[in-house]
Amino acid sequence: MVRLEVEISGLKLKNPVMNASGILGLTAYSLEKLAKTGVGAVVTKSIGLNPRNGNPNPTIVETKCGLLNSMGLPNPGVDEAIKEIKKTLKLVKIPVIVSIFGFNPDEYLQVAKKLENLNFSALELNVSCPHEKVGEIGQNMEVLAEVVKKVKTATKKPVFVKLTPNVSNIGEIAKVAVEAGADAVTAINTVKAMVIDIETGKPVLGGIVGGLSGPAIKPIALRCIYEIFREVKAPIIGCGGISSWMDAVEFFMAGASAIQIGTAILHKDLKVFREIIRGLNNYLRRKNIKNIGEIVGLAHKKF
Ligand code: RRO
Repeated sequence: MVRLEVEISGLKLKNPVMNASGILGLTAYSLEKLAKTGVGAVVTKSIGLNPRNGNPNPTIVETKCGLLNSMGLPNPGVDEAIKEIKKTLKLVKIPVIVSIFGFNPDEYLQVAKKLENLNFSALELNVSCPHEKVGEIGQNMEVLAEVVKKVKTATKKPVFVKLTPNVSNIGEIAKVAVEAGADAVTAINTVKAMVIDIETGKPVLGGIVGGLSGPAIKPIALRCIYEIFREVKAPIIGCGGISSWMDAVEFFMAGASAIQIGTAILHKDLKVFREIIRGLNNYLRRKNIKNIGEIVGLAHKKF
């Protein structure tokens, strides 16, 4: 018997696999579909204080080396979202992690306060959307610390902070988040990028710049997790380009205690979750490793 159970800052998961925020996380129906794949937890799309339609089309473009999105934080606003989260909590029997964003520390605080009475399991603070002002919060140590401190005053739930790779020293940023009270960090959000239409000479995305995701960013994500692991003791939730169980193993070895899958859901469908969970089980069995925790941070070990 091998064990895939993990505990992230008090949050017990039957396995360390979840969806990344933004993919299939806006309705109770889609979160229930995700939960049925056997994942350890589900994560909602990021919710802000007010409703937003998002950016003009096109909002997604496939490139030779990955998917580029500039959705622009579309969401119904926290008051509407609360109704959907209540429905979700009736349907989904595994931990639900609610992703939130704001345009300043006070907005994060207000959203967190409005959500606090609901029975979900953790908050994930999105401070890292690469093509919106929100992403600048994760690049500014003072504002980031203020966001985390404020949210921590408003909630008893674990607070995860989703970091951007679009910084020169992600380890230092992770340290700031953890010292401000973050219980875990999620790394990474998408990489700021763009595509230009050579016939019109115009940027393709309605939002002009967007976030690159998919296998192209996996080595970037691994490097970021490796650097964060050296700086902080808090658990890391790894994200960025994972599409197979082998990718997932690399993330654990770099220092992640759990992982999230985003773009691969679009490329491979929901079956990707079962494939990865089964693959991790088989890998541990083949290597005679009893507990997934034993490989977390293995790449840091001096042999
Ligand atoms: O909605 C988006 O455009 C978006 C978000 Br909030 C994010 O965090 N990362 C991303 O690639 N897109």
